[in-house]
Amino acid sequence: MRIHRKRGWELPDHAATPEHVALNRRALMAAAGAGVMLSAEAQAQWLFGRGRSSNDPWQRNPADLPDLPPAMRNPRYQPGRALTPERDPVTYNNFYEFGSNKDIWPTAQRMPTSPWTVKVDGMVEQPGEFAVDDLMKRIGLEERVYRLRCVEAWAMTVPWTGFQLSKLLEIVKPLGSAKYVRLETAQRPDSMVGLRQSWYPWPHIEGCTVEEAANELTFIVTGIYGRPLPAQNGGPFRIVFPWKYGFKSGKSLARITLTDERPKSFWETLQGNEYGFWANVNPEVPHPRWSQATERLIGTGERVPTQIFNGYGEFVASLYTNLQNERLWA
Ligand SMILES: Nc1nc2c(c(=O)[nH]1)N[C@H]1C(S)=C(S)[C@@H](COP(=O)(O)O)O[C@H]1N2
Ligand SMILES: [Mo]
Repeated sequence: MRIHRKRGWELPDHAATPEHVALNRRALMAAAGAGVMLSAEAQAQWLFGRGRSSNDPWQRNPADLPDLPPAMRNPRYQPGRALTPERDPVTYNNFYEFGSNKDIWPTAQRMPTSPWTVKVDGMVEQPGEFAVDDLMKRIGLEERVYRLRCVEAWAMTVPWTGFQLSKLLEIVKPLGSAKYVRLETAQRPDSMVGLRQSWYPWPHIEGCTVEEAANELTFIVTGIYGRPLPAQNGGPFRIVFPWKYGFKSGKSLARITLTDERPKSFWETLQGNEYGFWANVNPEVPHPRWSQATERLIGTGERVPTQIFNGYGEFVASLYTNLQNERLWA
């Protein structure tokens, strides 16, 4: 049996101090556009300035400045809230591979995110190993503004760039026998210093049913605020399930496996009574150690009511009508 230690997100968090935005966004976008004419190194230097890079939460390794193909915002998904100020989601993170506090972004940025490949295997007709750059071009990108609700009772509203997971499933063609999707995070011991904490069940595994994976909301993310996804947010390739608690959204994925066995996730292995397989957001089902009735908005600190399915019930409630015996809310 594993010894469970108290750390990080086992307690609802305290208020974060909003930090000022260090870089002018327009200048960055212009620089990204002009990038074709500059060497990667000159680009990085112009973007971040000598000596300032260590205080910049965006990718600063020149090799990590790939272009994102153009992406239009999809108006179908209206968040009903203001966007979180853009510095907060890239400087306040949960990513235990890099450490169990919220300030892991400088450490995470030591991980090169380009080139990067993702293996898709298991019960599919066309398994393969896909380069993220190729996949983005092949499928095309869109932007979606989603709310993210962490089980710790904080929340953000974020413009993600990416594509529906269903589009990748169309390429690999799941077999009829596949019931679940297993999501495995990369293990990069050179930069992921958290992997040395051997009491955690690495690699980080998450999972969902094939029906959940095929739902229109399930989104593969490769960018945030119009820029390539920084490592601390799970760059270059992570998943989001906006109606589930944030811990389901596996970061920096290396492998996606279609299977007929229900995957046992990282947090389920550590503490199954608190962090289960389904983890759908529900304000009326408290976490064993705190209420889930409200959430604190990162950036403003405002406290607002939490909504069932994080407000996405119209898209996903029908997935669960025949699963009433399952522990759907934890
Ligand atoms: N591999 C991996 N994925 C992870 C985590 C993690 O520690 N490791 N933390 C999760 C948690 S608890 C949350 S709330 C979200 C946070 O995503 P963000 O940092 O982009 O806000 O990532 C999730 N994905
Ligand atoms: Mo979380």
